[in-house]
Amino acid sequence: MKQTCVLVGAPIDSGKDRNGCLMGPDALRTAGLGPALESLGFRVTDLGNLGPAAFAPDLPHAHPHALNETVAWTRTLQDVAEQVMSEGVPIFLGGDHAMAMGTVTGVAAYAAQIKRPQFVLWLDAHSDFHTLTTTGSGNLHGTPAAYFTGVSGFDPFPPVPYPVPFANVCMMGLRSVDPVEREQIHKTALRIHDMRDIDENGVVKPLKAFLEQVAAQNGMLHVSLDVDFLDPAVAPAVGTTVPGGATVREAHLVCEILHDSGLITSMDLVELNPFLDERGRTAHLMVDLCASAFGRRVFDRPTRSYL
Ligand code: HAR
Ligand code: MN
Ligand code: MN
Ligand code: MN
Repeated sequence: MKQTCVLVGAPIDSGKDRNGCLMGPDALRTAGLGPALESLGFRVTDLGNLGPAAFAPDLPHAHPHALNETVAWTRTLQDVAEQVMSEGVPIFLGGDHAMAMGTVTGVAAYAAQIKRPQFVLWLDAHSDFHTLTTTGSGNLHGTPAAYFTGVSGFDPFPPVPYPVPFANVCMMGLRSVDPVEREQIHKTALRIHDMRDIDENGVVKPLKAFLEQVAAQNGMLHVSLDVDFLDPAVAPAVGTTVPGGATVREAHLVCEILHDSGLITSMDLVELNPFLDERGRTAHLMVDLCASAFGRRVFDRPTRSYL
């Protein structure tokens, strides 16, 4: 039977002040995500674009920014993510990275039901490890990793009954981490591979070591791909560009190895702001990377055994 990919549009734009990520899901569709996955042999269903649960209006200059709206989105996404896991491999189309507050906690709740551990591969320039009290910018797209690992300080948000253990989270591509985040991360067992580490060791060694850990524990693997993991020279359509990011080939190699592992159970494509794109190039690159993660390749290679 064909495997199913379920596209879930999440035009959440409340995670920061600058608007545009709400157009992300439609840009990813326009760049051909559905047909790309179909050409790889998947059955593709598309749930269309979701909206937030009802919420009280936020004040324009509140700190944090758009808290009620982001809480509402988190509720919707948690429910949908948990439900959709039994229908195939969901690909959540953002939207900004506040989306991951809902998607990761939702898939982790499903993993808990079927008694498998949840793992997260976080591909990002940023660690997104602030809490509501440590965030200086008030931008909630800078907080999801702390929320889904069960850090306290997220009071108006739904409680997190199944936090992802720190040791099950691997972050690659980091090059913009605030001092408070660094201090907090030092106290955890998060697996961190910043750009310095990638420059020295490449993406292959750290990624394979992580995937071996996922496989050895029969884990579920959520991949959260932020556009700014990539260098802004090749992926300009993001509000928070940070120079010195992953190259096109580094990113493809990560995705190709992920596919070979056979371990991906869910994925986020986030932070695409089509308003900032150049003739759709960033949207197309995100679609191509997703296609690599789901099996596009130049020539066949033996599937790796991670056990
Ligand atoms: N750390 C900074 C802040 O909290 C920047 C966060 C930016 N986050 C994203 N997602 N763009 O990774 O404001
Ligand atoms: Mn906004
Ligand atoms: Mn991010
Ligand atoms: Mn980022």
